[in-house]
Amino acid sequence: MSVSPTSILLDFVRLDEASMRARAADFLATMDRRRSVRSFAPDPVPLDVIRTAIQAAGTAPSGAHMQPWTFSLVTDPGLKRQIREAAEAEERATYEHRMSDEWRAALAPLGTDWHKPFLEIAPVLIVLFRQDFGVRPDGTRRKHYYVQESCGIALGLLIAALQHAGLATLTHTPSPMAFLARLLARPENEKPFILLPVGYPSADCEVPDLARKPLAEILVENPGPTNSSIAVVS
Ligand code: IYR
Repeated sequence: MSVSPTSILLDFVRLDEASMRARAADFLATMDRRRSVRSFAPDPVPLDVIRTAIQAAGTAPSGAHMQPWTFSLVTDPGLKRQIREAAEAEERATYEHRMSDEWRAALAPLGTDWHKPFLEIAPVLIVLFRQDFGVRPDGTRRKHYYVQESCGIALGLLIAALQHAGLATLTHTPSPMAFLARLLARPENEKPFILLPVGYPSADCEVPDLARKPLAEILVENPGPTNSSIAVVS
C-alpha cells in the first residue's frame, strides 16, 4: 500500500517467538546492569563507538520528523575543565542555597554533592542540545514539535546504545545549564538538555545499593473502571 508519493517499503524482519524472547531477555539483562556512574577511569574510549551510539540516538522518532537535537562531543581537556568549573559553581549554589530540604533528603542516598570531578576525568562528555525551533538557510524559523519528548526519546536510545556498546555514563543536569550553550558556542535555537560523561567506570567504582521496582509495580494491564481484576481497596 502506497501512503505517499515518497514512501518506500518498510524494512522489517519478523522473528520467530523463541528468538524474540531470547532477544528481549538479553536486552533486559544488558540494561539491568546499567547504573549511573560517577567515578570514571581516565582511560580513552574509542570515539568511533561514541559516534555510532550518537547515530543510533539520532534514529529516535521526533515530532513531525524535525529531529530537534544536536549532540556535542567534548574530549578536549581544557574545555572539559571549563565545563567542570562552570558546573561546580552552579552546583555549589544549588546545593548550598537553592535546594529544598525535601530535595536534599531525596538525594542523600545517592551521596552526591557539588563536586563534579567526573566532568574532567571521564574521557568524553556528550552534551545533548534541544532545538526549540529550526532555522532555514534564509534565516527564518521553522517550528519544532514535541521537542522535550523527542529529545527524551533520543537520550534514552543514546543511554541504551552506550550501555550496549560497553560504556558507562551518567545523566547529569547541572542546574541551570545555560553555561553549556555559551562554552560550546551553540546557536540561539539550541538549549542544553542533558550532559552525559562517558567512559569506563573506575576500578573501585561504587554505586548506591538501589533496587528497581518489580514489573508488577510498574505495569498495569488493561486498566480501567470496568476491569474487575483490579483489586478494590476498601
Ligand atoms: N544536579 C545535581 C543534583 C542532583 C539532582 C537529582 I533530581 C539527581 O537525581 C542527582 C543529582 C547533581 O548532579 O549533583
